[in-house]
Amino acid sequence: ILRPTHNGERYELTSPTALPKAAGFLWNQKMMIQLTCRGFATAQFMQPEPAKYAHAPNIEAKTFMQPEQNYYAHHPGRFVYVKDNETGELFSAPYEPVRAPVDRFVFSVGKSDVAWVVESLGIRVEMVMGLPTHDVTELWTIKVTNISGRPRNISVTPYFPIGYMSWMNQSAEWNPDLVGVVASSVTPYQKAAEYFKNKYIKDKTYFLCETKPDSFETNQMSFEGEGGIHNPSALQEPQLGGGDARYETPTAAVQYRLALKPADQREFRFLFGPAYDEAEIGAMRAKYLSKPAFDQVAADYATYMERGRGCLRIETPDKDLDNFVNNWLPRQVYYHGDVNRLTTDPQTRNYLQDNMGMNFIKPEVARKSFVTAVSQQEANGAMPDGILLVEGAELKYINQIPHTDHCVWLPVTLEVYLSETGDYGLLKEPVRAANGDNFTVFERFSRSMDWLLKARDARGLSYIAQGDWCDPMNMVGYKGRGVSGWLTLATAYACKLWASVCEHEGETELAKHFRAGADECNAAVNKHLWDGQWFARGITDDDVTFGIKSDPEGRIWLNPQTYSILSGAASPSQIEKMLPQVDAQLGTPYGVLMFAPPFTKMREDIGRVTQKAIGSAENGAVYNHAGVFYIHSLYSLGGQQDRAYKLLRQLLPGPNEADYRQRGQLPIYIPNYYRGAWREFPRTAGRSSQLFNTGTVSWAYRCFIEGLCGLRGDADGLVIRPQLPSAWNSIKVTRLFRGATFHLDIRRDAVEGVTVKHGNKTLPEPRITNIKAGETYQLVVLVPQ
Ligand code: CEZ
Repeated sequence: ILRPTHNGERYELTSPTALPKAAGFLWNQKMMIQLTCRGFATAQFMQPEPAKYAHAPNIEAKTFMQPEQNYYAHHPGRFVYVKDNETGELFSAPYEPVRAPVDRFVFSVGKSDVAWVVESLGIRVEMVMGLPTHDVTELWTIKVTNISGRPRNISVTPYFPIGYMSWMNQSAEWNPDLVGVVASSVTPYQKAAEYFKNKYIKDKTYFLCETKPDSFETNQMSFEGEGGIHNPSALQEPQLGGGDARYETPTAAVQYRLALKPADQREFRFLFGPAYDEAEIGAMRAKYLSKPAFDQVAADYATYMERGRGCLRIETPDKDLDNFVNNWLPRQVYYHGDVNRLTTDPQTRNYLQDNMGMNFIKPEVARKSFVTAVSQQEANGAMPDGILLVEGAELKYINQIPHTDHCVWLPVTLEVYLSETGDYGLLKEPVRAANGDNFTVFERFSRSMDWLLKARDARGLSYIAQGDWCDPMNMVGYKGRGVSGWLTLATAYACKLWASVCEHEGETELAKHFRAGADECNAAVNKHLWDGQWFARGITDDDVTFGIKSDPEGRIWLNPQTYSILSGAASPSQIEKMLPQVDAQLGTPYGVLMFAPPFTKMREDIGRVTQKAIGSAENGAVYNHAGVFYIHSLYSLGGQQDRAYKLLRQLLPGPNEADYRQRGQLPIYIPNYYRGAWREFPRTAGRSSQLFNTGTVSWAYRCFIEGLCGLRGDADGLVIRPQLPSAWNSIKVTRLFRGATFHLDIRRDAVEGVTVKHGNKTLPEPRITNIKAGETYQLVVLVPQ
């Protein structure tokens, strides 16, 4: 049902029912679209806040992207009805809305387009969608071929529902000059001030045809009639009704009646998108709606994708893994770093970690993001909950909830910037904040570490307020007393990382100060939160320690264990106790759980995380972001390559069919979670959230580069310390680093420690310095057996 093609550049799914939610996604800096194999689509564009041009048929709440997004018969999508005019038989491509079984089905997801081949009733329909790199519009090519070997009389009806645009004003009509459907609306609002904000937003949706159709319909009800979406009444007539929509739900349906000889083929092109007015629609038509323009867009988009190829190529015994790491993981990292999840106010921790990944693709983007972030630092050194990216943006949704961990991510992500670039110069840049204060990047980092150290109670544990990394852990500390064990450890980790930078900068006193702070945090956690075999998660407002062996639910949490390793709080003997507990209590065939057992009812002293569905999202799912922190900590320990690799591989669906079916997702991205509750609800365990926005990916890429391949920069070189799983004897790696290209042939040999040969010279240590940009280095790396 599923296989990579074109050297791994595409994945093909040959069933519309086996993985019904399987989807591909494309984006540019102004829009994003996710298309399922069955033809449903979720698209949004920025103006500058996220907006839609194809809607549900009823009023929809504005929200952020949802996990396990549900689809229903009338969900927005891009479809083509095909009817045999002689027999009256009907099918639709890709699969919805008719849901008629088809003879051949291929859903083909590429990096730069999403395509289908569908055959039924002796007719082949090929659909391809691409995006331009800088404008908001969808470019559709629909090709119809008579493969029946006899003359055919068919009607082909592209159907692009527009949906319920507005309760204030919506309409649609055919525009003969533009050769397309134009739907108009007024985005609903009530405050006078919003009128001025909305005045120039794109409230029209267009569907333009390169080839004039024989008939059209713009009124959803008239199209569907009594036949229903599976068998629309309009398709029973010799042609579409040509109706308009006057405060009625708009749609875009156009019909071509074709007499096809055997092997005859027709190709049609369409544009679908939002616009401000007819003039803009006309300009889009002129710019894009032609074969040469489509070809140009495809080439430009491919070039854009190419710039996101990342810095690593691997050849390992696991071909599916190679495929993912070489083709798809950097693409997802690039998406995060280049468009910041299409929001104008990314959560600070997300913004920083998404940019962490950009260090491996375009470090100059990551550099700028530090400056943007610290320019919004508060006067007391705290970082805000979200980073505003455009003028006039506001903190929304989760960013209105006070979280206490944002400062942590500064040194954590800076570490990657420095090891990729060695650019300590960044630290000297002066940055004036919105509040008028003026400090260098270095000073701002120190101030944020001091803020973290201050935001602790008398025991030395970090206050959690209404959340830390775990957003919905909102009631541990809402009365102002509760503390987070994880955050205390993360504070220690951040302070240690920062202390090393202070040392590098010759700030010995500061380095001592932050190391002492880190030690204090670690000591406090050991004193108050070590539970005998693992670390507790925190202590509530009412002084109840949780995440401990006597807890029937939420007994062991992954993050405190992970960060006790990273911060150095855990001694070797504690680690020896923790790891088997993590394996036994949190291990599943789909990755490691964020905690277990999941909560079955509200705990008012922990918060809404306990109300989420059992085993979904933060309530004990395989929450990949937490999982990948743990993987990173295992690689940082050394000697844990098998544990680390097993979990790293589990981030990805497959490679066997049962696993693909269970997860329900194509192996082209890592989702934010797979369902947990493996013991409680095995039927749903492993199911993908299908949500490709996740902090996981920058860390996953980092784990492959720095952990598995062991290729990590330091101030003036590249350290080489591969950690191959014991089942592997050799791998080949290409790594781009500081402008140079490294080809590494890594294999096991009878050596004591990692031994690196450059030409016929053996390096004195597994580290290469004096790297020259533009050079290619061929290295043989021997690792102990
Ligand atoms: O949001 C993510 C956040 O974007 O959840 C992570 C957190 O670290 C990320 O910064 C863990 O909590 O209930 C909620 O509010 C959830 O927390 C979600 O908003 C969650 C989304 O599912 C991810 O898109």
